[in-house]
Amino acid sequence: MNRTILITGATSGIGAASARRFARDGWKVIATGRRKDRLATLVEELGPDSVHPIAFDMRDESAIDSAVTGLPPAFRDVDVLLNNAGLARGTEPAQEAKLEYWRQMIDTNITGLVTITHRLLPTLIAQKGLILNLSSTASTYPYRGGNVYGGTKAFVSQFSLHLRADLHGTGVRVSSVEPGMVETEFTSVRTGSQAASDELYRDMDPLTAADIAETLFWIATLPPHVNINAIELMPVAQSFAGFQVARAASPS
Ligand code: NDP
Ligand code: 8X3
Repeated sequence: MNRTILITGATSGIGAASARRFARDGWKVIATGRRKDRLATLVEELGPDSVHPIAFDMRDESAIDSAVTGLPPAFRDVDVLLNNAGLARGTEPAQEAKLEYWRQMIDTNITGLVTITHRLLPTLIAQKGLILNLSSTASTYPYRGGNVYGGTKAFVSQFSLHLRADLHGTGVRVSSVEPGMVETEFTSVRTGSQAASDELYRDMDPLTAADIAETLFWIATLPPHVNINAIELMPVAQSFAGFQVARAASPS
C-alpha cells in the first residue's frame, strides 16, 4: 500500500519529524515550507522517491494553487493533509503587541491553512482521506500574551469540528491535534531569541517533535472507521494554574 501525505511546514520541528516518521513506514511525503535548503536536506536523507519538496509561502495563494495543481503523478493522490505550518510572533499583551505580527499569524495559521485545505478537498474526498490540523492547548486555555496566536488555534480547532460535520458521509476523517509545550524552533521564532527558548524549556521535559509525529502517525493508521475528533497532549511537567484577580488598591 503506497499512501501519500502532504505536510505543510516540513522544514523543522513537528513537520520535519512527521516527514521522517511517515517516510519510515513507506509513505510518500510532499514536504513544503519556505526554506528550500531544509527541504533539500530532507530529500537527501529520505530519497527522491519518498519525498517531493515544494518551497512556498503559505501566505501566497497563487503559490499554493501552483503547488497543488503541479503535483507529479506519483505524488498526486494525496491521502493525508497535515496542516502543520504555523507560528506565533510575540509574547506581549494585546495592548503592546505589533499589528504586523497579528496579521502574520492570521495569514499563516488561518488563511493559508484554509486555502490549502480548500484546494485539496476534492482529492481528499476522492481518496477518502484524512485532514490532520495542528491546533494547540492555546486554543482552549488562555494565557497572557497568547491573544491572536490562541485565537488562530481556536479557529483551527473549531474549523476541524465543522469540517467533520460538512464531510459527513464522504469517508474523509478530520482530527484536531492540540499539544502543549513542544521543544522545536517555535519559541525562538516567537521571541527571536534562542536564549528565551532555552529558558522556557529549562529543567523540564517538554514534548518532542517526535512525540507529536508518533501521535499523528497513530491517528493516520487507525482503521478507516475510527475518527479522532480532537486530541490534547501535554508534557507531564506542564499543567494548569488558577485564574488571576486584579484587586483595587487597598484603602490606606
Ligand atoms: P517550528 O517553528 O519548528 O516549525 C514551523 C514550521 O512552519 C516550519 O517548517 C516553517 O517553515 C513553517 N512555516 C511558518 N510560516 C510559514 C509560511 N509563511 N509559509 C510556509 N511555511 C511556514 O514549530 P513547530 O514544529 O513547533 O510548529 C508546528 C505547528 O505546531 C505550528 O502550527 C504550531 O502552532 C503548532 N504547535 C506547536 C507547539 C509547540 O509548543 N512547539 C504546541 C502546539 C502547537 P519555514 O520557516 O521554512 O517556512
Ligand atoms: C504552542 C503552545 O503554550 O506556547 O501552541 O501556546 S503554547
